[in-house]
Amino acid sequence: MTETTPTTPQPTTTQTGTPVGSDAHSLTAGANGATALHDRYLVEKLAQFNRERIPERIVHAKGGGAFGTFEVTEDVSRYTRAAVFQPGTTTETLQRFSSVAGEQGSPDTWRDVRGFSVKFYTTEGNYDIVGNNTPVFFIRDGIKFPDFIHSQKRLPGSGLRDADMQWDFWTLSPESAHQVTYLMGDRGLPRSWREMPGFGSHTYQWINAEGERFWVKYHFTSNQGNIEMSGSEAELIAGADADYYRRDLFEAIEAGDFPSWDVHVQVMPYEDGKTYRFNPFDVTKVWPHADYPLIKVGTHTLDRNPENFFAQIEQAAFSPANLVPGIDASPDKMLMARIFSYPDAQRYRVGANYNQIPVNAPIAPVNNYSQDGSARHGFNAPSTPVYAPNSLGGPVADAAAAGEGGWESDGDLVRSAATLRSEDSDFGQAGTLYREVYDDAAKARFLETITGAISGVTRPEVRERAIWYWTQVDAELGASLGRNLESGAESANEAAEYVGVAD
Ligand code: HDD
Repeated sequence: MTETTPTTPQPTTTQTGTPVGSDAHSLTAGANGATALHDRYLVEKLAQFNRERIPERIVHAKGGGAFGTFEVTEDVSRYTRAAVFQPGTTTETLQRFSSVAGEQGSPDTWRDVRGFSVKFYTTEGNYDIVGNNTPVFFIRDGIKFPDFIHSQKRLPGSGLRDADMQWDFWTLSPESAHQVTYLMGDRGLPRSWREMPGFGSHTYQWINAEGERFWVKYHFTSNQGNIEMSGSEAELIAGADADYYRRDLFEAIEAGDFPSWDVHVQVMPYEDGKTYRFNPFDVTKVWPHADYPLIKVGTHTLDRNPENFFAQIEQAAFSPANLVPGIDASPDKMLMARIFSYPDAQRYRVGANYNQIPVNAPIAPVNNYSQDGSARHGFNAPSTPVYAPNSLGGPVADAAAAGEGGWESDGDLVRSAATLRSEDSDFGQAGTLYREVYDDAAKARFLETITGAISGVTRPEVRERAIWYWTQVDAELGASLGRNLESGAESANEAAEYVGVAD
């Protein structure tokens, strides 16, 4: 249905376009009598209303977004043949920001990781970067994801958040240390979505026109700066304006103050991936900029608000499986799990034909042999055959056009952690982040935050393990935490109310 804003009101109609008698009075037997079941407009109106909600996202339920444009300002064509990254190209985009653990109505400023998803409507099909405002993640194998999220959400009985299960999971999964060090630091409370960075998080693969392969990581650098808020500020705002970030983004764009991010990549030569000193496909690690400096690609600017939040943001379906020629996956086990998980989530949440909804539909033509299903409205010309292979001139798959990458892979099928390299460690980069990136004031805030959060843990063995965990990150930090917990020093801001989280 197209929306119009008529100057003279149009007659109200049913969903099938026939005029209706009243939006105020049901059909009754006399002014004071029983309601007639055959008041078809009343029945339709109530039935339609009952079906307004679709399942909220299991993670990243609360969010907001806007449309924009991505412009390539540099030349990275030696690394990828993807049309979206060729010099001078501009591409329409949709971006959605989100919090991870909270439900749809949850306050934007609860401490959490923030989602940073961008859909590029490219001439070669939709390309999505579905990342966060932190460059790493809590776990490195997708099989742990449901357990991780359960531990950060609510207890089955009381429906309450629970510090015991959050810290039990984290401390039994030491690969989480780097991401938890981001989450409990200033990055856990950005002042707005506009004033935070974004990352593709995983290592992806780029393939150039000659078929040469590279490993890449994406960085979106905010041109508004990286600005955070304090714990007490965040808590006050959570009470006063649960939609603080959503409002900030909407109002900035309405006022013509368009936020933008410079897009950079780190590029690792394909062969380096085999010998680098730690596993470059481990999503709990960052690549030092000294080894792989940032290379600018272009600028992403958000300049159009949605006209309908449900149709364009709630139904938006992002997926790391939306790849285009010249861009592919990597041997990151988390990424491979996500490539299954997202389209599956969309089929359940939005419906089998979710890619036909305007906000998800590509500008590139769609040609394949899928058909039918709930709410299907796109279809092939009747002369198109319904099977492949065929001798009737139907669409033909073309490996050269697909521009897929790949990597060497061999060995028995096993359930095992990836082979450790000389500098693989769960705690090393977390320690570097704490010691070398956080200044003294940030370190003090960090200690206060983790003290407050762990003060909410009731099981002594989980508290002990939490002290061990932070001692592995930094011995002095662990000792200070131990002393704080011993003396019962809790942060007024963060203690029992602490809401952790995320994916
Ligand atoms: Fe996820 C949503 C980011 C790991 C499964 N995730 C979702 C969104 C973002 C991320 C930004 C919201 C998309 C939107 O705006 O609609 N997720 C990440 C990042 C991860 C990550 C950066 C690790 C680096 N996620 C991850 C794993 C799995 C999932 C390992 C499952 C194996 N995530 C989902 C999901 C969601 C989702 C259940 C919920 C709704 C949706 O996908 O569209 O499929």
